[in-house]
Amino acid sequence: MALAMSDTIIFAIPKGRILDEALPLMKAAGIEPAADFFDEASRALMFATTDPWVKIIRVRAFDVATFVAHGAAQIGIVGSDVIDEFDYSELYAPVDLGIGQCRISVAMPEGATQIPHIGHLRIATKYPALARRHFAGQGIQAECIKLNGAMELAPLLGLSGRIVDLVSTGKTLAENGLVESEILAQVSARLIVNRAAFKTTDGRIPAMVERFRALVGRHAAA
Ligand code: PRT
Ligand code: MG
Repeated sequence: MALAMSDTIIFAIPKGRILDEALPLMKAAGIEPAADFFDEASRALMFATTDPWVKIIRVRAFDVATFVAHGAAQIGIVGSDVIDEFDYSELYAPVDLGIGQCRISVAMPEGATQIPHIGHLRIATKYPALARRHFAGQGIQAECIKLNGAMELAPLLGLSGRIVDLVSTGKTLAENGLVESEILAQVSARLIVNRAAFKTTDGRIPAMVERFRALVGRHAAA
């Protein structure tokens, strides 16, 4: 039977580091990408899977959330850092997959003075909304400069006094003369679902969510 595009479930996954940990979970849930997904010469962006109902798109981490929030993809995998930054009301994050673990932290040059109690602060970050919210909670107005990578350079070159970035081993900070001063949140990858699609796919998405939930055996707050 030929499937209409409207019956297809689009599953969005990030290109980078979460992918290696996500693929075995997806395989265990019965969703394995077709061979061309692994072909580095291929320029395709959408891939068939072992589930005839499911196609995979591979996009940047922030774009996973955008596709799913707007219903262009129905389901996806993305870090809780991205979910928290966007705060999209259409995103439902029912399963903590326990992969891609790290934390989101404030870092500053070694030996820098502590943040003034009330004041103004310049922060370089990929997460301006999260950073602003965090400092506002301390009565500090943070001026956030959006960078897309290599945040660690900003304090070294005088672009900002602090950064807000992801930390896992701490090696990147240490190698750039920075120290972690506060942890904003622990981060892990979540299964995300478009709320409307959850209800309108003949139970196929809830069933898929249950497969992932059974695999990891735990829940995340929605
Ligand atoms: O578009 P872009 O390249 O920015 O993202 P992407 O689509 O390639 O994203 P991808 O797939 O790489 O996934 C990024 C996601 O991985 C984040 O949103 C997190 O949820 C998760 N993750 C987990 C991490 C890290 N750990 C991590 N350590 N993402 C990035 N890092 C970077 C961090 O930014 C810093 O530069 O690693 C460096 C720090 O690592 P340590 O070990 O030196 O502390
Ligand atoms: Mg990347």
